[in-house]
Amino acid sequence: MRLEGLKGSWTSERDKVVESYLSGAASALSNLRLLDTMKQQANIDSLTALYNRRFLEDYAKRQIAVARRKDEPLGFIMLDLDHFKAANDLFGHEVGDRILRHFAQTITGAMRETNLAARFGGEEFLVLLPDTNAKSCLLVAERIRKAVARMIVPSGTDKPLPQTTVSLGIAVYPDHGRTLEEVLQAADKALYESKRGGRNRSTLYIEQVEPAG
Ligand code: GH3
Ligand code: MG
Ligand code: MG
Repeated sequence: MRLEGLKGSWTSERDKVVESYLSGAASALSNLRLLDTMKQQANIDSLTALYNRRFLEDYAKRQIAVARRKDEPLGFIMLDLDHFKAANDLFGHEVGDRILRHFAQTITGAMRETNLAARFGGEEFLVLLPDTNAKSCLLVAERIRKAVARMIVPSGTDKPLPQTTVSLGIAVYPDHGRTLEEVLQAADKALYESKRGGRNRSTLYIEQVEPAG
């Protein structure tokens, strides 16, 4: 900051006033910056740097409102690593964490910029795809699945890690649910079908006909 004035008009008292104003402003600015960082941290998962569940739920609800207003579909892909407990048990938690970080990068590398990926919890993730129909969601899901099946995670030893794979479930607003809870439930059911079918696959939710009885 530069102050200009008539020669001789500047006094040491004025110096002090300016100084005290500036230090007040600096402290307010640094408080704002801290608040900004904390707000961001509250939305970000520290291990993977993806958005966390809290942010995703808030964002997804808003996106549903947008999709409803614009009469557009909103896609949900739920992802869960296959046999991740075994990887943790065999190679340790640190290697498990490394797999999760690589996995997060692989997801973001395989999706569009308008899509949003979040760590839903543990080894479960979610990708939100605005204005994307079921068929396109399935294409993205398969692209992610194949990228994960090629992903190389350093083991830290001479022995390579066994290949990580992922199972995926897809559901689309409004066809498979009209609220966030309903769509997530549908995506979860589809994911379960992927697991049941042998893992390392993508399944689109299909409405089950309740057996008569
Ligand atoms: P499935 O193929 O049926 O999904 O089997 P799974 O072993 O992946 O599923 P399960 O739910 O039994 O195990 C999930 C494991 O994920 C258990 C837990 O130790 C591990 N896990 C969850 N969060 C973390 C984490 O932050 N770091 C590490 N290293 N492991 C985690
Ligand atoms: Mg799981
Ligand atoms: Mg799992």
